[in-house]
Amino acid sequence: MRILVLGADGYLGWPTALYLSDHGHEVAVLDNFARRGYDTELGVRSLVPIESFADRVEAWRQVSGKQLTSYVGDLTDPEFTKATIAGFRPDAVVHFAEQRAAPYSMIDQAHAVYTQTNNVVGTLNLLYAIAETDPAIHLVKLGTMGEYGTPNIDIEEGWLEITHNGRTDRMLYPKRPGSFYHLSKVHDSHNIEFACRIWGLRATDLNQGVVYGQQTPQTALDPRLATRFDYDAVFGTVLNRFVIQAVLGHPLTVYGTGGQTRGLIDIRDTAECIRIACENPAAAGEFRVFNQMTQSLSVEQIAKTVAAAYPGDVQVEYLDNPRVESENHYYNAVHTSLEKLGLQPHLLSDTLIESLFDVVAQNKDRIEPDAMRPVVHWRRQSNPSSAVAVAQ
Ligand code: NAD
Ligand code: USQ
Repeated sequence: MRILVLGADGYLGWPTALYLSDHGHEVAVLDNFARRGYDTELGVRSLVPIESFADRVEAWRQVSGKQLTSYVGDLTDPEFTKATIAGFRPDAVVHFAEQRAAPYSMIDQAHAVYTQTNNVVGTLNLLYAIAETDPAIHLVKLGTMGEYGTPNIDIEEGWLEITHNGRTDRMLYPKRPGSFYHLSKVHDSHNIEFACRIWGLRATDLNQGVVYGQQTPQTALDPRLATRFDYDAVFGTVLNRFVIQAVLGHPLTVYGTGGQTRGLIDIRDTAECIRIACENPAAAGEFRVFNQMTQSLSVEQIAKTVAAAYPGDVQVEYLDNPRVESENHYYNAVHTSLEKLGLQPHLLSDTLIESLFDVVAQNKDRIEPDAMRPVVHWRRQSNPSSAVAVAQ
């Protein structure tokens, strides 16, 4: 298949592009390097060094003999987006290309507006480009489990059958997200479902849980193929951060009581889920939702798991929660669709955590320690954007 990967310079887009290419697909990669710009703004860098986009693409050609067609540009530019879709003519478009950090979206008004504009307008331009080029192109869109929030009922895969006053309908599952970033994904989901309804587009919305891990079989082939690994309190995600804190000898920063439960997924499974979704497209006019997670753990369970796997002493520090979120709640999310289509999950194991300890130990001198502490508070309308700035 011809597959266009949007956001292919990012943490997940890059290894997924390599995985799809390795599986024999004709892959194109696109990015506007916004993510590298957020690093500059926040005064941090990926824990693992990463090559430039052009050098990565060339390294993959040398290692695998396969060519990735590369596009540099911004999805919020409608002409660029239309020309890319019309030019590459993909069978499937995999859309990772959004601002993805909840704390970044909560820094202040400008960051909330940027996040929602970038994400919602980029996706809307993409929907128009697909509809005008060829509605048969399958959109595989990265959403998030956080769209649902933590309702006191079971979480279904995107849709819910409701009986009200004796009448029954199938409706989009009600959403109660926890940041302006997570809200941008909800807005996207509604726009995509509408485009499927009115233009007959075919789309798969992948409501993904928190991803952990850094290496895939393809990125491990050559150091120049490494993907980024974020540790700071704005972009670093919980399990990855706890692993880094353990190696540095810093306490693991559990926010609140740590009773918050989240869906999780290994980065290798992310790439496999995307392959499965692309190779088993949604029907014309179908808005299909899969919950892309393989297990649920509370933040406290994640901290205990990392501490138990680490050979040295590990402290846990319970911080006042900078976010507004339930810390003691029901959580039961259905995630059977991808497994029915063949996903064989890698569940969190000591081996994976130990391999992450090694990755961190090799690169720990690159860490800016002040950036580990959370500085973005949900209850404030204005926060400093950089921990480094706070420390100075
Ligand atoms: P990332 O920030 O590392 O990668 C996103 C990439 O998209 C970046 O390289 C960025 O430069 C690019 N981009 C952003 N806006 C763009 C635009 N307007 N035009 C072109 N390129 C643009 O993020 P990631 O961790 O790889 O996440 C990828 C996707 O998966 C996101 O949509 C995110 O919401 C979703 N997701 C991530 C996780 C996770 O734990 N990392 C979990 C669930 C869902
Ligand atoms: N947390 C801590 N300590 C930390 C960091 C986080 O206790 O040092 C807690 C948070 O309070 C939260 C949970 O861990 O309850 C998850 O936080 P996170 O930063 O790992 O994840 P989140 O903000 O939800 O965002 C990440 C990705 C985002 C994706 C989402 C999937 O950045 O792109 O959409 O995971 S989900 O959580 O399912 O919505």
